[in-house]
Amino acid sequence: MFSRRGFLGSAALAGASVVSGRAQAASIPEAPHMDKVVMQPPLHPVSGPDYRPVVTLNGWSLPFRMNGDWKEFHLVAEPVVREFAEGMKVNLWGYNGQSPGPTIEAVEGDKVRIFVTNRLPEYTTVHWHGMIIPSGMDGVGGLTQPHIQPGKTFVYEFEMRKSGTFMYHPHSDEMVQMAMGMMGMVVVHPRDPSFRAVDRDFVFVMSTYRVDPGTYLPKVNEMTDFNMWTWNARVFPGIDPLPVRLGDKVRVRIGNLSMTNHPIHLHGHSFAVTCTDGGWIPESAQYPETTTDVPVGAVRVFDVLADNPGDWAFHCHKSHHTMNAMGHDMRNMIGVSRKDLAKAVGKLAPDGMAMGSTGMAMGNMEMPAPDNTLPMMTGTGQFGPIEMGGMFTVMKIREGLARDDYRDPGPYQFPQGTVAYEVTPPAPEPVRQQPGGPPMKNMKM
Ligand SMILES: [Cu+2]
Repeated sequence: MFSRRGFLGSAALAGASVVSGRAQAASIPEAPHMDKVVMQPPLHPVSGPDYRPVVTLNGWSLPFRMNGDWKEFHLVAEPVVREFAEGMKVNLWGYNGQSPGPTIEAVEGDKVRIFVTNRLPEYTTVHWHGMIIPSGMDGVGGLTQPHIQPGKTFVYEFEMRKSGTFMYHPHSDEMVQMAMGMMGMVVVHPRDPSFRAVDRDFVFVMSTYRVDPGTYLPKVNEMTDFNMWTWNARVFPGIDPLPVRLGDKVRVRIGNLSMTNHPIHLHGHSFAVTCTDGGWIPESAQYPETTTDVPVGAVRVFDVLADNPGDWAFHCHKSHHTMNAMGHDMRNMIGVSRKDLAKAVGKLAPDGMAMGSTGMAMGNMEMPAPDNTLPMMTGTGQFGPIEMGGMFTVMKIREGLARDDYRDPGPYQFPQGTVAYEVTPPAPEPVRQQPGGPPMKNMKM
């Protein structure tokens, strides 16, 4: 857990007189640190304008301190160990103990001062993606500022001119640093708390990695062939569920700092995209969807009324993005006789294994895997194997959750008679045409 000492409501600092920037920047605030990989409770503001805080999947919001009328944050860029799911830890670079870094929350009109300390072995910067700020605060190494050398601290100062959802990441050896997990989200709340208010507000950023089975470090030169598809550097079954009270208005803010697009799909509801990293979409321009594509380098925010109780899958719709690392250089054997194949393969490779002639469902079959490697398809629900990985989790909509209760409510108790069921006796065999046979009777050709 982070230390709150010196943050949020510190009387000495909150009462300090107005400061004029550079002079006060010499007093660097403490840098909170996170050692947990599960969603931390929302960080309610104790000073300044009120807002309904977000929760970050498998993450947290960065505490701040008030210094006069400046809101001060401290990011520390550093090597971290991130658990993708139980059984797999990866050496990444991140901020304040985790990758991605903490979510930065502020309010429209806030003056923020963000200290960035570099504890990486190479230089870095922080770019504030989507935010309307002075050019010299934009964080593009070489273009708008000198790079932040190892051991040095820089300060970014700007006003949060508009509300919305934004991202931060380095603009300095960018390919390596983003492939190593350096990124985070920024949420700027509207000054008027009633503007498009919701009851629950989730945020996460999507990133992808190439971590070969049995290894602990992403390949930073990979450009297309990634094998770990993550939400906040977690994969199913390690991604937090989204617990929601029946009837809540829910907002989900999704950033994409991976190298490909992700069509994000929610079951059981329709939603509308209400905001991008460019700003709020007018109501007259919104339309209903169940899947929305989140392009590379963009944010999509959707609002949904959670009026349908249950356990609702929430995932990327590219099926290879809901899997963990695999050797995917294999042929499609569906329809091939396993017996004949086994005989043929056995002659060539006595230890070979012919599999998958009826599909790839694995049930409870355990394949041997190297250390630090997750099963390709995994997870168990109340009815059996779920066989997913990667970008998959569950929105759990329940009656009667308390307002700020984000604990996992467990599996849904389906009302009697509402679950798909097997029939006995079996339905009669459908009439089928034999391949190459004569047309069936009564069939117009
Ligand atoms: Cu995807």
